[in-house]
Amino acid sequence: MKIDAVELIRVTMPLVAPFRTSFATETERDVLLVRVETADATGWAECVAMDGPLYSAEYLDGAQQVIEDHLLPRLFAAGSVTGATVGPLLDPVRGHRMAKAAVETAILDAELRAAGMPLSQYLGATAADVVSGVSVGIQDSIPELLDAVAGYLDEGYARIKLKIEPGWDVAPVAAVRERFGDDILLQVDANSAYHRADARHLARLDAFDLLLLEQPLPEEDVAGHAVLAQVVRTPICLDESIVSAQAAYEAIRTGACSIVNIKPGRVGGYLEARRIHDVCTAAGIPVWAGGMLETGIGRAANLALAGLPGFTLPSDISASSRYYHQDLTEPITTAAGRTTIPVGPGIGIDPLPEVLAELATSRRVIRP
Ligand code: OSB
Ligand code: MG
Repeated sequence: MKIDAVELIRVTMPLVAPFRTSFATETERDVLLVRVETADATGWAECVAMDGPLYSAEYLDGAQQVIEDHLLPRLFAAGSVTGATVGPLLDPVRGHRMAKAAVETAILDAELRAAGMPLSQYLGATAADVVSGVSVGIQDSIPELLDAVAGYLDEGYARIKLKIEPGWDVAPVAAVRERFGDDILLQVDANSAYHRADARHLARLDAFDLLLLEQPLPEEDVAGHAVLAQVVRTPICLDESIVSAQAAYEAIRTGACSIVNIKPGRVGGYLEARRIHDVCTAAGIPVWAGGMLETGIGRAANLALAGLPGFTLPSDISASSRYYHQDLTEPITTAAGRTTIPVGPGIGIDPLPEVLAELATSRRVIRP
């Protein structure tokens, strides 16, 4: 497949409410869309890098620069590409997985649209829909948290994930359990806000029958998670630390996690994400689909992956309305805690041209 042009489109999306984690408070999502034009089809993807390098080292302006200066020149030089050859062609560039994922996904989408094949089918998905949970940000007070959780449960979300940090952990978890009972599926995500010395404190969460404790320690401290797992009974799930299938293999082998959160953007794309799924499934490790506040473009592709058989825990793939009054696509909706996987070719969804025209802050076309 020959690429005729790549367009990089920046969009600013206001969030329905501020989203606070242990690393930042987001009030809007700055998005980079990649549009790949070929003779037979147009492909779309969304880069999950955030405004600042706070979740991980990548950030949006850096991702765009790497795409323009280092990734596209290599692909253009190759003359012809497919979704499967992008990874090997970009392998000499170290890191920058979020940037690589966006480029690979847009090319794969164009290829699959031309072939009339849904991404879910290409990846080997066996499900028609995905169980949807919701990620609940750190709130100013416990009553506000309980109101927020009550609202999401009323909307039918099948699982609640609470963002935690030192000073906002045991008390909010206890309050949610007390108010909503032992039957709701509940888990927590620290986004690496703790240290090994916090092990005894984190073990207090064991009293609340949580599905998992996500990424308590820094990205690089995989070994620390193995130490923590000896003290804390709640299953440890890794997010930030799992940057590749090799990292997943090592984390599992060394006892650092018993569950893995898979985000294609974090690991360099859907093909590496599928390899992580395969490594985990072979080792008996359950996986689930994470999220990065994606618009409908990123959400649709994540749904396709989450249909693979190893995704046995509820996802962070919520409805468009969880974050956006106006999504870039037709809204993705959730009913009774489930979200349907798109069935059209490729990612199965397109940006709405008038919404894109209104919200785009810059557009740049790059040709070979
Ligand atoms: O750690 O899972 C995370 C959002 C942005 C960056 C990191 C994370 C998150 C979420 C929300 O938890 C996931 C979503 O709803 O898209
Ligand atoms: Mg996380």
